Amino acid sequence: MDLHRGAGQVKDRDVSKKHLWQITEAPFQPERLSHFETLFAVGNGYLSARGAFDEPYAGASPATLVHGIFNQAEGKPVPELVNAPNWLPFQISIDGTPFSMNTGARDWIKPEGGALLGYRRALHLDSATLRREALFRAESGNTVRLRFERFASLANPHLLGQRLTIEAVDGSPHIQVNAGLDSDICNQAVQHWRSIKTVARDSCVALTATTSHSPYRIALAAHLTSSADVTASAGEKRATLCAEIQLEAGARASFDKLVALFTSRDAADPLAAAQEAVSSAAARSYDQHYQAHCARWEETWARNDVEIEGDDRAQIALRFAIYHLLIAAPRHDDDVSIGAKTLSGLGYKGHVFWDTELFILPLLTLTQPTIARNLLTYRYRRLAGARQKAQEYGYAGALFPWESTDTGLETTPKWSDPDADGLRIRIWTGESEQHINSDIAYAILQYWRWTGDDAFMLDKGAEIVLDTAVFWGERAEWKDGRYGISRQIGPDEYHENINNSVFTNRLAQWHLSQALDLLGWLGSRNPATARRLAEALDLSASRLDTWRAIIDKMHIPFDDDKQIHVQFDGFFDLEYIPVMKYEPRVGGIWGLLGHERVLGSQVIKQADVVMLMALLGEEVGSRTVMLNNFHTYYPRTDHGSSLSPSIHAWVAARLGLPDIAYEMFERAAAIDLEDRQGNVADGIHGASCGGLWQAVVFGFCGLHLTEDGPAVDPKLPAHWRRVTFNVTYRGKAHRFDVVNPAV
Ligand code: IFM
Repeated sequence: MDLHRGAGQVKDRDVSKKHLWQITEAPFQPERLSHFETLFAVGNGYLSARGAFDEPYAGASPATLVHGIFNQAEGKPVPELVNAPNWLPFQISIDGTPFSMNTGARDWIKPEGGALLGYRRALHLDSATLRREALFRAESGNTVRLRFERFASLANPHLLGQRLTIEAVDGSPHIQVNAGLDSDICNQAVQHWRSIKTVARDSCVALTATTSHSPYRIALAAHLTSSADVTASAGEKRATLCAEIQLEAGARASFDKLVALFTSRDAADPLAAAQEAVSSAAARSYDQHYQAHCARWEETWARNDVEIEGDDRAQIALRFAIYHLLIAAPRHDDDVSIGAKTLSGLGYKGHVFWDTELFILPLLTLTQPTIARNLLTYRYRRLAGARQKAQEYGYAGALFPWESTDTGLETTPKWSDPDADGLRIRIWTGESEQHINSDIAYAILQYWRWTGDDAFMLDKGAEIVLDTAVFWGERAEWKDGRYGISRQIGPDEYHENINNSVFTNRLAQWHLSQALDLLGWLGSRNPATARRLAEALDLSASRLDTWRAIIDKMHIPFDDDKQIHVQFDGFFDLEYIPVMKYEPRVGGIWGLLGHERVLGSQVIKQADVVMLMALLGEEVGSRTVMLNNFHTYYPRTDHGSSLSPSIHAWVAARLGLPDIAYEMFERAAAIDLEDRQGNVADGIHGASCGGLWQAVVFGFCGLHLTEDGPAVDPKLPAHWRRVTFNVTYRGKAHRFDVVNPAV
């Protein structure tokens, strides 16, 4: 079955390579319903909608997530990103038989009286369009072909489009279509919306609702264009546009639905804004809106595509990863950030982690720096929350929350949800995973080096880097003739409240030294800003002396005999468990060995010392030490976190370990597409997507900065013929064409 092509399809680059831009489901795979809902999300950086079906389907979890709309419902420990009213509903009946896919398409069983005769669905990465085609026989015996298309406009962030085309393949069916907006939606049984109001007028409907505890209002308005007459009606929680038509044999009818969505973050009166926006959008055709959307995606891919020749699977996986980051990246808003699961699922409640700064941001810094600046500004706007957290712990300076939402306060839950036996586990990351401070500083400095955006540094970046450094200056403890940091959690979260994490200590040391350099730059470049910050942040001479002492005497656990870093004090006293013995498996090793045993062992959840080597490269140690570290920690790592494989691929590539590098790359590439962690239903692993890009660009291609600008140092997998990509350095585009001479 051939999927139709919309009028504004992004121009074919090369028809024979079309499959490298598509993720396809054919036939229907009901057992992977939630997996595909996540994979098939469409979005535009303002919102994303999961790829749930347009018509009702038992077990579906439709979700549209809008950046910045959080709510903490009654009795809930933390706020969560709120599932917006559903804009997708299309209820279709053919001669009175509801179109549904609820029973097995493969078995050709009659769903609710009809029969599904064929099915194909594809996400078109080039145009960020989801298309579905179904062949359906109604109980009357008449057969129709239904084609669905949807997009979230990149040209107008508030505009969403759906086109339904129904063709009478056999017989002359009577078609009824109800296109709606539905506020009867929740986040896993938590209802966040109240004060719901619906409106129906001409061929437009609208609804508006308010979050139960936070201050947000949302409004959606929809318009339906069809050759059939359209009537509008408004119910208690839903508003519907209804169209009916009798189709001649061989004829087709289309139903174009345009939806506008606004929140009180965008407009004082979101309902009026949505109604106005949809009316003015309806003055233009669906095709015109779709063409504008495709044109913007064409520009975007011209910057962001990374072409890999010689490995189609790698090519598709990388484009898929880039796509998912681009649809979550806020283009017009510097007061929001990207959550760990992007906007494609409810996992981690939409909270923002270090995933954004160290995994996702580099791609944006190097290709879409204005979006990177938005994300860093989100942190700047939350300095007050970070200062409050530091103060609560008795320190000066700023300590960013491990999990962040709209408020800037710490929103990590203290306990996990109860398991099947009602057992809950204490979560310490909110208190102890303090390396988040240096992760953010690292991202700011990386952004500054690549963009040369001094204005950002002077206005915002420096204040973050310095005030988070103030925290470290106070937090480091003098003991036994050196400085250390106790009760930490490094990236390896299997080991809680440990002392002297190499990752944390070394990064804090690096951070303090960068902060001193930055102060030097400020003093010469803009003394007024230097004075202002010195006064505001109390950067006294004695504080700076302490920073120097900490840099000089920071305890970085190291085994001189073995010439390796020791992940934290006492790490090698723990039980050694050969992780590889438990391969192959899906999910973390916890399930097999139990929480307590893992905590008391040398099993590592994710790249930790290896992560440090990715970030600081040769600054961590000699090549011998780096290799020793890798060969020590890699076999102890169970990759229980999706953040791990891509970083291993990157570091292994740089260390000249091509087999491990490629194995880890493949593993990272499969995390979402093949659901390697078994939890893609909760949303895309945004960090892994960003890590995959870094594994290719920094790892295999060896992109780095020299005095003369960006340069590459390729170590491509043996079968890759070529990698081509673009980056922007200080406002200038650089194109790299990395060719593998051996292929
Ligand atoms: O931030 C990560 C963490 O490193 C590992 N657990 C999941 C978090 C969110 O992705």
